[in-house]
Amino acid sequence: MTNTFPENFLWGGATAANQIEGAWDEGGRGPATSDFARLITKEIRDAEGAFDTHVPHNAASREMVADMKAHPENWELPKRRGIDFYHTYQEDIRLFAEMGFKVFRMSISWSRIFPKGDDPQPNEEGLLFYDAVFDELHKYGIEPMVTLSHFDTPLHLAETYNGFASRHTVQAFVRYAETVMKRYKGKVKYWLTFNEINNVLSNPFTSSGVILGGAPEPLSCNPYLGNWQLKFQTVHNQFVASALAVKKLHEIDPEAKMGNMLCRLENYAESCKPEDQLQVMFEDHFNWFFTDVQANGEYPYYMKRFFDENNIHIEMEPDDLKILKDGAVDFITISYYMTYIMRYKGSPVPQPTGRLVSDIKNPYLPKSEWGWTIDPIGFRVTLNRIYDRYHKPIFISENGLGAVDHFDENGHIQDDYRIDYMRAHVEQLREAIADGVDVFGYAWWGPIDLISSGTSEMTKRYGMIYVDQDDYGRGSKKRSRKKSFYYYKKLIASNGADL
Ligand code: P53
Repeated sequence: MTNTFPENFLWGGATAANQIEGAWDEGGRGPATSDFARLITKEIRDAEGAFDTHVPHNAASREMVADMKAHPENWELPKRRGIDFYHTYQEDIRLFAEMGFKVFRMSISWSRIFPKGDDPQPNEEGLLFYDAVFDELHKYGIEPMVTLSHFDTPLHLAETYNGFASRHTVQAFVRYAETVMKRYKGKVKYWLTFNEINNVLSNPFTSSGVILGGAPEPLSCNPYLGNWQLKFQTVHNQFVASALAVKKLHEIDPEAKMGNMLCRLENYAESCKPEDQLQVMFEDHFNWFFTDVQANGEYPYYMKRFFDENNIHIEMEPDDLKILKDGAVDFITISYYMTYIMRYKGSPVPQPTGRLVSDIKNPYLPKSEWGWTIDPIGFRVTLNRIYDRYHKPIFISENGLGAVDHFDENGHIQDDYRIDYMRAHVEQLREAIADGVDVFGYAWWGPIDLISSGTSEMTKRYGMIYVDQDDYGRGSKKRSRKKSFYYYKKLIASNGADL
């Protein structure tokens, strides 16, 4: 078929401050929740009985955080070191430019700008760092796309206000957003509010700064464990924070655009039993919910019954519904990694599984070494469904494959598995665009190896650029090009024609 990628399609890669920057206590930066996310290796998963290979990074009970502060030597906290991007950004951006990137998705570390999250004055050294990064990107004609909050709430806001469970944090966020949107006006055209906002439910600590009472949640990704009332209140507060940021951006820079970011969970029924379809519908609602509010500016009808029957009462301030209405995002972004299988859970009231990795296996699909299904056709399906629902431009803010890489006898990494994953997904993206879906860019997750969000492993590599560092921070941190580097470069140069 003919190439359907629009001219000026934004090819590139995506990262997050807490997974690359390191320098957690340099440049006046304050601590963030991500600095308290421990390494969870396969050995730990096996020993602690994690139900699958993806576990939440919700280290937090108050006791654990206190112990990490008092005895950091007893904990492995890899997000503190990242891949040292704080010091290597020039070299790393040069490599992105060599691949021909048009866009680089990154996030600002809130606690680099406001060390406690709500300080009276911003930290100029932090602001200067991002000035330098944006200038470096523009030097090569790379457009930054900036996430305001990517799983790294300032620790002070978590400890003192329970993060986004409190409206205080909403105000602090809006001030932070306003500060950076003003400062980088003209340098940043594309913004996102909260990374994978639906992760509030499964990773309340790192994503929203919420420390749930009692023991830390077990190593299970079930977002519906713990206090639903608190979690959905937190979600509401983040919706309001997001909408206020959208409004502010439109005032500050009418040229700039704000997007949402949803971890898209595309669900299939286990069988053709109508009950299984019903479960898929419930699960879909629980995923669409976040984008329905952020894109349409109102709570969807289907949540009312769920809230009522589960005694969830969302506290709202008088203007909240109007704020949501006025603060709809300009474009939609998703991360897409895999699809999930749903089986009826026997209740007419939605009882979501909500797991990030389904425990029911799809016999038709291969899986990554971390148990994530590989489903390129699901990508086309999901893109069509999103466009059908919102009719807004779509940007793929994440897609990628985490794998263990090995050097061959000549010292090269022949990562054909990664190339195959990319080819198959870009092929389906092309189909979706041919279907008529309006997609304006594609960002590969982790174009340079980085610290895993879910497990803080380094072993789980996504990059086309290898970083010589292991799970414990050992290694030279030297960067080198994998085979996929040359593949992506060719793909971008041909605007997606050369697959
Ligand atoms: P890691 C769950 C399911 C799918 C993607 O994940 C997810 C999550 C939450 O952890 O997160 C996104 O590193 C996230 C990135 C993250 C990437 O996916 O656990 O936005 O920060 O690194 C991949 O393999």
